[in-house]
Amino acid sequence: MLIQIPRGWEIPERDVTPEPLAFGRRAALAALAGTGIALPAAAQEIPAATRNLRYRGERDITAEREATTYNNYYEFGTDKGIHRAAQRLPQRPWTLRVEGLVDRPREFGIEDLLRTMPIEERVYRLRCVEAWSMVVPWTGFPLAALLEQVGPRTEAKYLRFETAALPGVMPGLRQSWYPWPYVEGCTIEEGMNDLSFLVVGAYGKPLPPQNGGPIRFHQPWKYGFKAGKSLVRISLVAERPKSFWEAIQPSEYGFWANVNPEVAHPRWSQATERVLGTGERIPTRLFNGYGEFVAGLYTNLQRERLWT
Ligand SMILES: Nc1nc2c(c(=O)[nH]1)N[C@H]1C(S)=C(S)[C@@H](COP(=O)(O)O)O[C@H]1N2
Ligand SMILES: [Mo]
Repeated sequence: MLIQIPRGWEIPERDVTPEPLAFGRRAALAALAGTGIALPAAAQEIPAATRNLRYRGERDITAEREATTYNNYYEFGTDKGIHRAAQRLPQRPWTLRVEGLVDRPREFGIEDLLRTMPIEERVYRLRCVEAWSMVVPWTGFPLAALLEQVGPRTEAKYLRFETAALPGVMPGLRQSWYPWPYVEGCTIEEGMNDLSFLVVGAYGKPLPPQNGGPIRFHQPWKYGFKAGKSLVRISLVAERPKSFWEAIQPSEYGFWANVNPEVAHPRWSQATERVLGTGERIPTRLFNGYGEFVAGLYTNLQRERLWT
């Protein structure tokens, strides 16, 4: 059967809203479940979330428009203006597989995660290795809560994050010299740290595809490239995974990639950053200002290249 579905951005706002309102959003979603029909982002929901005040943005929250229209998502292209192209990424159905050295490997549907995980809002800073930064109210849950569900084994030392690679909707995949799919990684200890956050929303709304919807990762003390978008698989492994950027240019992008103003990128300084939206230049902080929560992870790793 051939079904013609308008893509998210082709549906005028007025056409999206009335139907879910008339029939109830849940009912409308249920009617589509299992049909394989991709829902436009506007028809999805995330639970209302309470803000976790343990982690403070400390700076003004970036305008939503800036954060959702200035993106790095190479699967859709190498420039920052991929937000329209990214609307083609289907957000439902979506499953995240968690597997490897675990007692109970499992596939989680995005709706299961939204229903069962401890959803909260966190205002986090994001510092891109390119020296721009933003502050975003993300909705999500700690990665540790998901790992608890699968029972990591003691042999598991690292996490490998794999993100979606859909050639039909991602023109960037035609650039075959890139080592697709986009892969990132961290240690189990880093992943279990409470700051490690799986993000399903931003600004109180479902996470837009250009920001990594329907689910992406974020570790705010590391450079932004560590935060894989549109995750499809998390593997618990014994060996350190090789990441996308490390495979491309190991001298510039390493495994740890902790933010440090004193360690320059080979081609530019990391001492300051440009604030997205205002253009202001401000000093960059060690661990992006999250040292009190994470510095202890690295005390026995001084021989590692922790800052690239
Ligand atoms: N799959 C995938 N994830 C990705 C990227 C990418 O190109 N593909 N870019 C990374 C980089 S370099 C940054 S800075 C952040 C940007 O997230 P944002 O667009 O929400 O600001 O996403 C990261 N995650
Ligand atoms: Mo980045």
